[in-house]
Amino acid sequence: MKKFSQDFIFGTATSSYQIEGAVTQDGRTPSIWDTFSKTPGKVWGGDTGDIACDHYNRVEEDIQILKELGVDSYRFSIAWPRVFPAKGQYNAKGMEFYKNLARRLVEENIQPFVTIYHWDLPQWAHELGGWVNRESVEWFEEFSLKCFEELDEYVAKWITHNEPWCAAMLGYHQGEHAPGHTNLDEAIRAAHHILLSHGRVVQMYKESYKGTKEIGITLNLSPVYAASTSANDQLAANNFDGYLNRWFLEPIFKGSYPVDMMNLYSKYIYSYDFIQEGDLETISCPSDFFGINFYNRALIEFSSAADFMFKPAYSDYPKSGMGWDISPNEFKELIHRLREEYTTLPIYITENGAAFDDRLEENGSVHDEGRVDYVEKHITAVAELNEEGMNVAGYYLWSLLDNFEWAFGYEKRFGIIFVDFNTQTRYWKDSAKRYAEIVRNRSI
Ligand code: IFM
Repeated sequence: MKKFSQDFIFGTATSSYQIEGAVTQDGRTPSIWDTFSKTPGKVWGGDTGDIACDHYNRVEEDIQILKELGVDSYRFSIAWPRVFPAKGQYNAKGMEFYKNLARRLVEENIQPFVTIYHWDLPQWAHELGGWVNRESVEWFEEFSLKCFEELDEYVAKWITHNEPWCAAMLGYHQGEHAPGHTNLDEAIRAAHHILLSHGRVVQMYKESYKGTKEIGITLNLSPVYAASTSANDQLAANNFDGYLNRWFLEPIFKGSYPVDMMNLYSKYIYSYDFIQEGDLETISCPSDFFGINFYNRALIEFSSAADFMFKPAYSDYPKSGMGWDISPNEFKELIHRLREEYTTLPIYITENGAAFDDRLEENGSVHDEGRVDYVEKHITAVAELNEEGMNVAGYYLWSLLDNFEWAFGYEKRFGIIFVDFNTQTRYWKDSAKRYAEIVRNRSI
């Protein structure tokens, strides 16, 4: 049996657009995800976040679930277009929802862990150029300051951005996420402005706002392996590691972009002059922790047909419902690498979990043994990492509820609580019961 210390944080995580619904309530205006999901062909089955888990109207019921789970902390995000429905226009009514949520969590002894940006950029901001426009950094600062002013008294920890890679590369390069563009030049500018806004907000929080809570950023990282020892596959794996991991890790922890990737990208990016003097210093300013969302490893091989010479290779690993390799050992290797090459900051696993093809039985049970096994393996890995002194300070299971899984709509269920989207009834899956037990015993 492996024990967790009393100060280790067990939590669950969600994000605003994926669960809230209520997209026109209390003055909220559309985000890029409202627009994208309503564009035919972009989201599986034409699903949208219009209703989602109706969490906005069922928040008390969901807090009760968190209480029964016994978690120490709950990670949620703020919908920017609720708080700033138009440029420069603050909506106190929209903020009230988060104030109430944060206050209620504190009353229940659950620490609020707040993500400021989890992809629901206001449509108004998109129409002004979105993250490609450097002014987005100022809009984000204004939004963040309001969050600090209204919520900081309740919040335990702040995350500036969730997974900048997804926001920038899936949104502006691969076109699979909102706003659905396929332009590398835009994506790299967007990534830069997102990272810059992170640095600016961390500095503002510490220096002028004089905040005392912990603040950091969350990246989605996958350890990358080459399918063979051939020079081609090794090169492909290095390029994919640069595309997914190093492009974000290096500016944050080393204050520079990886030069091999700058060279590779330069056939699409005619000038890097959007990187202004002082930007990289700001991006690499000290924060208090490092958040990692981990789901799977990546196995990569060479492809002469691909722009950057990489493509996914065949892998015989067991898979989650997303087709992602279940790879708890590689998760440990990732943390080892981060410790060796990048950071000594406390690490929070701000997301980990899996989609599976869950079936609700007539008696209300959901026997999601695949997820139970996945969660047990990864929590065991965290315990082992801590035995080696890797300083993983917390683990947040993704996700509390089945929810709107972006381009996959409601087709993929990541929750430990099953949501019947017709009735909005919540059912405890076996994984929720098992997680409650792990949290209660603080051991696995
Ligand atoms: O649902 C997402 C979440 O919004 C960000 N990280 C990955 C999850 C599963 O795909």
